[in-house]
Amino acid sequence: QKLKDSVTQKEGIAGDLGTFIPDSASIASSIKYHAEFTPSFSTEKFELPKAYFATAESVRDTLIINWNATYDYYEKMNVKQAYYLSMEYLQGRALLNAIGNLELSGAYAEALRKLGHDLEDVARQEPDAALGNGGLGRLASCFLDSLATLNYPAWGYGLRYKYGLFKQHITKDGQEEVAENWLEMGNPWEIVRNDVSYPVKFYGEVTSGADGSKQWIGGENVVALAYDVPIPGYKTKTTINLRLWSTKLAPEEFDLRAFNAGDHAKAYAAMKNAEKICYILYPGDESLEGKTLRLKQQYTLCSASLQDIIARFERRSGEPVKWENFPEKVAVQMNDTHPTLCIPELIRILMDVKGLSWKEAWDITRRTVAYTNHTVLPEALEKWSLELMQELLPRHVEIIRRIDEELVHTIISEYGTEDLDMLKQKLKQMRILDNVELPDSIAELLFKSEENSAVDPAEEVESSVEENKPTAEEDESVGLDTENKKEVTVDEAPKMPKVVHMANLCVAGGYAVNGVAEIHSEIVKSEVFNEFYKLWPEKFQNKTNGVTPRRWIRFCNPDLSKIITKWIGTEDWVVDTEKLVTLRKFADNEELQSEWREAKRRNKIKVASFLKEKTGYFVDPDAMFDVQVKRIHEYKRQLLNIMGIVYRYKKMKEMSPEERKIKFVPRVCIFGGKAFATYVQAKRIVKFIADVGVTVNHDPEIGDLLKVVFVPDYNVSVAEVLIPGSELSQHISTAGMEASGTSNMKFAMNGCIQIGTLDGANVEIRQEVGEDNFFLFGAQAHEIAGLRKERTEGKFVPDPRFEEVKAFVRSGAFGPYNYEELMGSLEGNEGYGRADYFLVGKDFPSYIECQEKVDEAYRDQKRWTKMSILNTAGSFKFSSDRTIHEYARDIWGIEPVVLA
Ligand code: HBZ
Repeated sequence: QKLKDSVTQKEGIAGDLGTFIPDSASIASSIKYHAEFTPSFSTEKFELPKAYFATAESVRDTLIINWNATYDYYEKMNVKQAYYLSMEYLQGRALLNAIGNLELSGAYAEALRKLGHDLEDVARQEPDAALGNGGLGRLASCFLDSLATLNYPAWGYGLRYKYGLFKQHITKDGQEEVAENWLEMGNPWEIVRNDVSYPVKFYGEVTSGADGSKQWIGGENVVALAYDVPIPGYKTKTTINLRLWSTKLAPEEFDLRAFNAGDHAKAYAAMKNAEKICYILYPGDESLEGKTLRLKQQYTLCSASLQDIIARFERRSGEPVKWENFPEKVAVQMNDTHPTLCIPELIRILMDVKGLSWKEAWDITRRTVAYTNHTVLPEALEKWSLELMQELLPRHVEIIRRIDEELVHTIISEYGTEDLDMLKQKLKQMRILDNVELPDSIAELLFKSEENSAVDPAEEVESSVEENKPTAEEDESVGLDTENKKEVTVDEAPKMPKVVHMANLCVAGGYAVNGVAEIHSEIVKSEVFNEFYKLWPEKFQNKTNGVTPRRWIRFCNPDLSKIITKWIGTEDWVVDTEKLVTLRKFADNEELQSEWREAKRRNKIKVASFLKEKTGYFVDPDAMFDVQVKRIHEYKRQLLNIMGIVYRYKKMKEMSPEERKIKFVPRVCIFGGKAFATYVQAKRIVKFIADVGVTVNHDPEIGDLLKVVFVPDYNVSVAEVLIPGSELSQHISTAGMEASGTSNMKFAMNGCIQIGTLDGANVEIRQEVGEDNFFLFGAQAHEIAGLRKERTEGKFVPDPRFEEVKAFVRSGAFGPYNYEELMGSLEGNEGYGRADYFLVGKDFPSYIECQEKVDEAYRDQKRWTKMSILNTAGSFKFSSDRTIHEYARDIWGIEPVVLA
């Protein structure tokens, strides 16, 4: 009977998706069916883990049917598709999102209730899919949700890491990292495609045919196998695909002879060598082995995805294949420079495998690939050692050399050879290859009048590398992308490291280059890629980031969503966020205000019990919840926040109990975020915040007036709890350094007011929500260079309040730990790196003064609630639906396709 029920249900879904809505009874029987046929759990008990798996599998049935319908339709229509290539996806949990998008939340909740479970408890069983570090990975996931919701024919490609981002424990020593084995219990959301796999090779050599054709014979061969994750759109049948590659040894490579001869280790080592490519997200790349592995990961993503995309293009176009039409059917978006190898890989396949000429292949590639930049920090722009790349990918290096050469020709023909100094300057800034000799003909041209030239080429090369070479402090501070730090020994003749600038390759090979917020895109044009901008202004665009309103308000904040729907009069705002603007006219309405406050308070109570569970600290839900959650990085300035808290604490201690109650609004200061495992300074900041928490939270004089909580293991699911219950959020990066930020958008949507600098998307958020509803402080981007100069020249006079705070920390107020490295870094003492490079000291006075204004505003709850409502109302622009429409229209040239 169970089987029959289940089949009936499946037929129902398959029969007519447009009209069939499974009821709770058929869902319950489907769940029971899966519970019975789900291995690895006892058949006796229907406990939470089993309930989760059975529920997820029942949802997956529906997703697969919709996925197939979507795929078949695109296949039939042969539409242009966009492909988003990203090394990272921060998907979080899938269950509530999937049933929410399918409009089955009520039915699933009821079905599970009948089976003795609460849907939310079941959903909490799911581990987060954390295949990303932070904003860049989460952006990719928000984009997939919007693409599916808006019915755009598009797919995501990525890697299926066995271990996602590490789990963070907070101990007395600060952050500790623990491996996150998210696949351990199996992943019900993926479908392994044993019929979809591609060879990926490394090392080996390139041979030339008599006709000049090239062939790359790999020295190490692995297979990339596809795992598909269906991505459902909201209230649509469209279900797109996130195809994740996993690597394994090519079957013919298994060393049977060695194995049979008893050398099991040898046979096993080859297997592990292939599999380890997809073991972990961002393997540490301090060592050569680590660097090699990371490059192998990047190449695997590019090669497998392009082989797949090309195979689909060929199949859909039929014989004869018109390669020149490839860009009319395919757009490839590179999420930062990590998938840059797409460019030489596409050229390689087109030339060496499909027989096209260089000109044809280069032309097709330049019309297919586009690049998104997510950072302006020079030390975070990827550079690879040419030597390493040459060894691992010899054919690609030939192609990259040729692209570099073409670029040099373009620059020469644009600027002429009259002014050689100027020309060399341009080449220095734009070439893809650093310290790599040019072909004789060009070199001759360039250095023909050497004696007339003021610059010695050797010196020039040296200075260029010195400029780019991060200082010890920078290396540590970046935490990511710290490859190519070869030291130059003094007594050697200058033999500079040959490097490949991936971003320059992206700009040269891509037809569009975009930044992720207005201010960032301006910096991209005026600073980072200024020379390229002058050469190809038409390539440069802005696409301000966005976040999906489904996950980030509708599903994570059902209470507030109901209120919004009631006052707007429709739930359409979930797909048409411009409707949120309607809330503006009710911002002063007392009834709305009181409903709004009640919803926020319920969410704060949830946060309070979450904090109790995770940290043991009790917090008062009537205090202001002040939150800073994001990766720990010096430029994001968690240090400014905690120094401000220390100041507040010190002032409280100096006052009488009555006085401090009048002066300060009770606050719960919440921090969350992970530090890159090798980023020493960031880990010191984590430890400092946790230590301040220990002292303040146990101080009986302070009580509920101030609490400081570091939430361990911040991830997507934790964000879904914290954001709806936040009242003030901090986005306080040194101006010009945060490309965009995306949590700022999530907070605004959930009626949280921000304190922030004029940086990244803060600028646009402030514009939309109104200046009165945003707490602004700090130096502006255009002032930063001058301020740093002042600082290094010793002209900066620190505010006495800042000096006071440092002295207080040094006095041992927060325990015996030596905070000298942290405090010293704020002063630029010898040995502590760059003199307060992030300008914490400079912005400190305006920050604490701004915090006083926050207290004042909070005391007037009517005013505060109005500001909160106006933040939600003004957040309409920050839906990733808007962003995706812009990418589709301005970059990819794709149209929505609604399934017939
Ligand atoms: O991308 C972030 C930016 O810092 C943030 O401002 C922006 O909103 C967001 C989306 O555009 N960048 C990252 O998250 N970057 C990384 O996670 C990263 C990962 C691997 C790297 C370098 C950077 O090698």
